[in-house]
Amino acid sequence: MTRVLRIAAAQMGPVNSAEPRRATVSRMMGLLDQAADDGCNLAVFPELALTTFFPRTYLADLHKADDFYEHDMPNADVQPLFDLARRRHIGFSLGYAEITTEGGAKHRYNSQILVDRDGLVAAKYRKVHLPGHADYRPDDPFQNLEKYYFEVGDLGFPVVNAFDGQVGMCICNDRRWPETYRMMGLKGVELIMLGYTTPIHNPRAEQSPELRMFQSRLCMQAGAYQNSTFVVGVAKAGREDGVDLMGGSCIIHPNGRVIAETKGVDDEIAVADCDLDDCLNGKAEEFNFERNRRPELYDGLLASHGSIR
Ligand code: CDV
Repeated sequence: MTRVLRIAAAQMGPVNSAEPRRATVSRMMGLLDQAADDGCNLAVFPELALTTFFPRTYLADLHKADDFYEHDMPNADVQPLFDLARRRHIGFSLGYAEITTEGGAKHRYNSQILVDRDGLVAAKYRKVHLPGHADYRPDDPFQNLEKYYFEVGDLGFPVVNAFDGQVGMCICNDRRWPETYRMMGLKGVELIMLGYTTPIHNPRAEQSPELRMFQSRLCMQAGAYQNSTFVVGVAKAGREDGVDLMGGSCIIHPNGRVIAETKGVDDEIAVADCDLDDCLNGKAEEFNFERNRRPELYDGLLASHGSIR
């Protein structure tokens, strides 16, 4: 049995706040159709794909932000995307803001799901590494209030058997942390799908757009190589509500090389054939975690939140 998956990194241009959810979903359906026409089995959409990246704006009354979150998934606005997936027999992964009520309390997460070729939710991930701050910073040109709008994800780093392989997800800032990849790597992950929304400028540091793109690629390529897994990183790009977001969506082979990438900062797919068996040699030989890791010397990694001396 071959395990070659044809995957589309379904990059999206900006989703400005004035754009109705249904219009955004219809753009995504266009991308999913293109991917299906290209013979893809799976398409990966960005972080918070259905809305503007609203954590850049401060709303003093958190409840006024409720419209940015999905209360159910799927819901009436998004159902056509699920129906299309089933009709065209193509899976997808989608990032969105999730609101849920548990024990009488509301919980908000930055979430991503995997939908199978029958249009059914096969897995869910909730972002663990939330960047930014929880306090309003009026002097910054834009906010990064993820710690205000979201709780830390409570699902860990699941890896599920889907699409003939071991599949996991993470979201944007998660891609900068080796722990993200390793947690999934230790579970044998062969494909990590991640969406990102990354401004080309850092309001608090002097960093060129080129350096920021280099760092984005660096961590995804290292994560892929060191865990012998495919990584699909997908941007929401372009000028969204006045803030420029980087593109550079790409598909990375377990050898660390980029094998497909987008060219612009608008709606666009990049497609690659990913043979999941290409993960096997690195897992069995080059790294072989079972044989070569030295967990008895890593206890500080779990013990400390700060620096280890
Ligand atoms: N959405 C994100 O998680 N963005 C962060 C930015 C704020 C640095 C990122 O790591 O790309």
